[in-house]
Amino acid sequence: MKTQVVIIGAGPSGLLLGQLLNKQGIENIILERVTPEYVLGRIRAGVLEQGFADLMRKAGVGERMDREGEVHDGFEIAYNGKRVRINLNELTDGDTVIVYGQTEVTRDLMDARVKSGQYSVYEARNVQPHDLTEEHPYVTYEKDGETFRIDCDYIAGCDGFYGVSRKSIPAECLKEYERVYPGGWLGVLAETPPVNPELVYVCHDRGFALCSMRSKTRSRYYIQVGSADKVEQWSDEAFWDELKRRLPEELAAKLITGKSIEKSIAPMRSFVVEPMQYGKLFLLGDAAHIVPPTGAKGLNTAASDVYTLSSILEKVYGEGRSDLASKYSEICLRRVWDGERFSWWMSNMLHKFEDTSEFERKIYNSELEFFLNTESGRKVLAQQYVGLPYDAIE
Ligand code: RFL
Ligand code: PHB
Repeated sequence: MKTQVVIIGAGPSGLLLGQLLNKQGIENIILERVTPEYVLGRIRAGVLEQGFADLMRKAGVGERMDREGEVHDGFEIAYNGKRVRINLNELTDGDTVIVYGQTEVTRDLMDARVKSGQYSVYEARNVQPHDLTEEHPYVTYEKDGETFRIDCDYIAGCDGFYGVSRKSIPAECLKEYERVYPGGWLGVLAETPPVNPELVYVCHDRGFALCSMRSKTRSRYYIQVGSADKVEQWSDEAFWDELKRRLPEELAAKLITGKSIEKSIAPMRSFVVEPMQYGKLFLLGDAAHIVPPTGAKGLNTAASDVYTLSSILEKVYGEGRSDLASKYSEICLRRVWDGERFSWWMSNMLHKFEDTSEFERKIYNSELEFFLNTESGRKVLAQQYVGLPYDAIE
């Protein structure tokens, strides 16, 4: 087989890239290790920046998001018995975010892929990129006991943190930057009305909590748990009790609990690999960087990588600008580090980590007071939360 771009991974990065390349007339094949149902079963992100939403529209898949997603022009932070609202709309140039789950984004992209007729292979085993520094690299994979080979011009590694793409680059050509936090987020999805119409991030002595949602009838809640905690240890009842202890009184009193539809623990990690490319292989999304979920930046930063690579490839194929390909990593990393800094900072301010000294805790509290109680502080928070604009590719 032969194509222009092989995309490894059918998560949101791979599917959105495939869809944008289709729009630009660039042929591509997607190889995914698991089934579509398995991909859709992962409950992850919920908050989309405006840049992400615009990219979905550009890809021709924004219709259901615009109909069913909820535009939020603010969110709250609760701490020391107070609740402070960050008015995103007023504190920025009218920017907002959209609450629309990653599962729905992925479903819309999968449906569009089927309609486009472009080739995708699910349950592709042993995917392996080859000849990355040659003019024409290729990718091999196994399916139903047979081995296949796809020759191509470029390979897009969209296969998440544990994928094969980053691992196929010689270790001496990469530098990794990492912080693993002592703890994770225990998340529960429930068919109950959200406790508050907007997201509430809670900083509490017992640990962080977050009230989020997927719709008017479906809630998503998280509590910070220790690194040794296992999901089986947490009954629904224990989860709701602990959440109530951390919420401001009036919210705890209003909280409607119910049976969990999904319950999982997400680890907290900050990670960046530099550079985000090697020869003809580009790394996108979680394959190149991870953030703790506190700033809602993971999927959004993945989308800005997709914007950058699709814009570069449009000019490479449309205008013969092959020089642009070497700039991919440098362009992405500016925005990647911005998301890393914001997520790290929000995480430190709002969580109780066992490796934080009492002195640092005091500093983070003082920072929280400053950023929530001054107009300039709230502006910085709002600006970061809605996300930086994408860089023009010239
Ligand atoms: P994904 O979603 O991990 O998809 C990678 C795909 O590659 C496949 N794969 C392979 N395929 C072929 N061969 C191989 N060898 C392969 N190895 C892996 C996998 O099966 C998978 O289908 O990466 P992608 O596309 O880069 O997307 C990244 C996002 O999923 C991630 O950044 C976000 O979910 C992070 N995140 C959030 N981001 C936000 O912007 N806003 C949020 O509100 C937000 N909330 C969250 C989050 C992540 C969370 N968890 C569970 C880590 C909340 C949580 C709880
Ligand atoms: C979610 O709804 O899953 C969510 C929302 C905001 C975050 C992280 C996760 O910061």
